[in-house]
Amino acid sequence: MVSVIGLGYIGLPTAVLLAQNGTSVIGIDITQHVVDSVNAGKLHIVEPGLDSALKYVVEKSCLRATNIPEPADAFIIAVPTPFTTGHKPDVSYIGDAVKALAPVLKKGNLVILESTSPVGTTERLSAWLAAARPDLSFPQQAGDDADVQIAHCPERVLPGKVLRELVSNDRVVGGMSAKASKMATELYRIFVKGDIVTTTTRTAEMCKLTENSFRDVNIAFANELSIICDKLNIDVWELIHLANRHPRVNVLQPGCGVGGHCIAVDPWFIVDSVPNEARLIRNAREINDHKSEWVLEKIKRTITDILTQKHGSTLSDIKVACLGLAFKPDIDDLRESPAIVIAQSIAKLGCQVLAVEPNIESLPEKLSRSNVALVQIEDALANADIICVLVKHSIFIKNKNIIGHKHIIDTVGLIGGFMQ
Ligand code: SAJ
Repeated sequence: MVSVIGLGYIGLPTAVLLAQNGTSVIGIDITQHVVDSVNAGKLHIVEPGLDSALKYVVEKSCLRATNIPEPADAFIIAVPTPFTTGHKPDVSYIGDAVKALAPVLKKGNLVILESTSPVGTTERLSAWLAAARPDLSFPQQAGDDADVQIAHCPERVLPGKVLRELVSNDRVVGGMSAKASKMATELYRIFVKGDIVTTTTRTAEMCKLTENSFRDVNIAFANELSIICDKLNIDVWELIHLANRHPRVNVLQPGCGVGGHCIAVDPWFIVDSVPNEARLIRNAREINDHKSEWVLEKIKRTITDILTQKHGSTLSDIKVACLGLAFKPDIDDLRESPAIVIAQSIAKLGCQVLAVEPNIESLPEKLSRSNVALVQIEDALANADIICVLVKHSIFIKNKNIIGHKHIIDTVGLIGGFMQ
């Protein structure tokens, strides 16, 4: 029996895959609505392919959910680790999970932390458990002979491809003892087809943070290039396309900022641990956050130009189309989306916002203002004074009507002087 604590974007598909592969799984979540929907075989998140898989394992009684942990052979903790003000990591959900599971721990158990965590968190988790259960021994006390083994195994799957990547990606397992690594490897072998490599808990924690910081730094390079090119009157998309013809160059794509709940968060965990040393990583974060402000300034300048030309017009007469609200192409996930922040700021200026997001059916609360409307792309193109392309959804790429509008601010290279 495996218990998965936290039935969100990572915990739920992990629970489903374990169940699909013959393991009896109990899912734990503090939110009643999550527990109820899982038990009803209904998905409370959006992830391709997961709905039918969930329905199947719940119907077969291989997976059930509850709010309170029960005894199991292994526990996988997959709870959020956001940051608080000042970009400080918030590991309180891990602390809560530890408190909840400590009473049901027994000799022979394995506890795996999957949540992206600052370096040293797995050791802290083990210390918390040891304090809560002095009757059991843990790896920091007894190594391979400990009653309860502890490991870190960070998730590294791409939203939208979670089910496929959970199976095919390699996994890094950091055990607090050799036995912990071995036990965790055996557990992931149940559904992982990629390699499973073992290391220390601290290296495994840093590995996850490194992966997302690597991407953030590389996106920051592309975003900085886009601002430089704008100043030098060079088409950044053509430039990147040409530079990438070099066999050892692979510049990523600029955008309207970096969103999502991982890349824009995890690098801060490194900066928080070693603020004096993590200079490039901090800089990259700041460059990517600044990109949205830069885009907004560009939009404001265009609005001012239009108002100067149209005598007697006011901000409320200007219609700004925002193409895309999601945090990246072809998903419906609006969490931590820079496009939402930009649309919100335009709305606050007093302009009319024509939001186009083909992947959602209603506007999020943040945008439910009288001057924001969710419209079809045709309406936006026909009525807007300014078109801002914020997300490169496939459906926009195919729309030839976008080209040729008088005022286009294309942050993602959808159109412009150079078409790839
Ligand atoms: N972005 C750009 N330019 C690019 C690529 C991405 O501006 O060339 C932007 C996207 O538009 C988005 C943000 O970056 O706003 C993040 O998107 P993403 O596709 O790079 O990453 P996520 O956040 O969906 O998932 C990442 C992945 N990490 C890496 O690729 C190293 C995923 O494998 C991790 O599991 C996930 O974070 C996580 O959970 O940590």
